[in-house]
Amino acid sequence: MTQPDPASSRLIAISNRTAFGTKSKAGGLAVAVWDALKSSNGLWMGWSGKIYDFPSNRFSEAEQDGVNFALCNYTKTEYEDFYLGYSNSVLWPVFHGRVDLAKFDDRNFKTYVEINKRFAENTVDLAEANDVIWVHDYHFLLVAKFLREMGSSLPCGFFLHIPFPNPDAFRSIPDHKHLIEGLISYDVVGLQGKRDVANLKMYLEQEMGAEPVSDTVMRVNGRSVFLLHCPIGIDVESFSQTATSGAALEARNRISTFQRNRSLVLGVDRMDYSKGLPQRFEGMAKFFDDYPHQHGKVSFTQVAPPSREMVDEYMHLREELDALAGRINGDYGDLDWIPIRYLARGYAREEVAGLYRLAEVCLVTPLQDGMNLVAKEFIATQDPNDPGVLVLSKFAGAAEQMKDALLVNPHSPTEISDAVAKALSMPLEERKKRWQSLFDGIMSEDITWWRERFMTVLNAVSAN
Ligand code: ADQ
Repeated sequence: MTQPDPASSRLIAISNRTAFGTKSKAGGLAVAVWDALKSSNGLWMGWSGKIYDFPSNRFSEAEQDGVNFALCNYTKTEYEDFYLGYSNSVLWPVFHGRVDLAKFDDRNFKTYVEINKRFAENTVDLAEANDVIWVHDYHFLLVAKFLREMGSSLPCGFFLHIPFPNPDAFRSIPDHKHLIEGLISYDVVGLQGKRDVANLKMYLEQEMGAEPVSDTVMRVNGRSVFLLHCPIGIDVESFSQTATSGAALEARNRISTFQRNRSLVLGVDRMDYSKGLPQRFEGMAKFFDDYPHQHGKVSFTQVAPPSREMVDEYMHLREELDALAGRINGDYGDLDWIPIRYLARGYAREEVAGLYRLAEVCLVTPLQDGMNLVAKEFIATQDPNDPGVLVLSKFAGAAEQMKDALLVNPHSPTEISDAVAKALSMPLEERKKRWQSLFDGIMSEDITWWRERFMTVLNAVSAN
């Protein structure tokens, strides 16, 4: 292995979407990767977001605010087979425990392999001797394997933003052995939760005969792989400040006009079946059923911008939510009260922060989630003197860290309903105590902590 001096290493980040062309690098992840790249004069490789008729084997280079980019286009077929197909109709559902939704198709896997290879080829072309590579997420499980086959021994780390499934679910993917050979070609594999590390370890032991060298390093196929538990955080300070910005106040005022003095229960999610939205709606229906004295006093607003609409399951979800919201409002609503408001659109980061700040309760109830940043963002934006309450799914990676939230089983309408009732009647002292503990947690393990934790291990591993 090469012996780069960490201080002089340039970072190459690879992710399907980059922050190129975005005015405000809204997501915490974009900021974290951007900062890491900027301080090392780094390079960010990814998809341009454009679809062209002809494949672009060579990436085009660009520069923005001190960060270099190498971007490729996909053809329509590549977009369908690689992005919508293999990445989002096989890996996404299976990794979220929804093997029943997976659409296995050899052609899609072939394109997935080709795109991963293309990224590896371009990395080899663009990399310099001391570079360190950091690959993000399930779109690129195989990049390191191709890098190794092409003779590159550059240190290469991988971070999985979504859960790693239990071994049986992973084995349900016909190409699971190919995928794992890709994953173990990385020097460091970062995972969100302890449960993800345990699942991957179990699979490696059962299927690949891997042996632990230490608590964190596995020996498999003659290579050492560092399995790093590395839960992603957010930029807490920046998010807290955002909550009191002009745009945040304006969003608060707008929703207050509608809310009047009613309590706001809020949900903010991409419209995705992993986020447990129909179950959450049913949970709120149960709440209105079980606590009739709350009628007219509480409304639930769910903000859910549609995503991946070209995938059938996402279209069905939209129809299901449309029907559920209509039914619940029909059943419980009144002349002057709408129990559920469901807004199928995105809002600016500042506006979302303003909504969080106004909410008495935030419902974060995914059926499975790698981490879930909404839970952390909600805590970051609260008024310390009158904080709201977080209701959090036990199956979000965030639940491992955020034990002072009200933890619920997202499949149980009763647990959701009772947690909302408990949150709404929680005494101020208890709210403050829970919030303070959650806030201290997200502050100490924030986005900078996450990035440094990953890079420290990657640099250390590569120096050996
Ligand atoms: P996602 O599945 O996209 O991320 P999440 O962590 O909740 O999920 O992040 C969503 C982001 O989008 C948040 O920053 C949120 O503020 C924003 N957002 C959601 N709805 C919005 C709306 N209506 N308007 C504006 N903004 C909205 C994947 C994994 C997660 C993991 C992250 C980071 O699935 O488990 O936490 O990556 O690793």
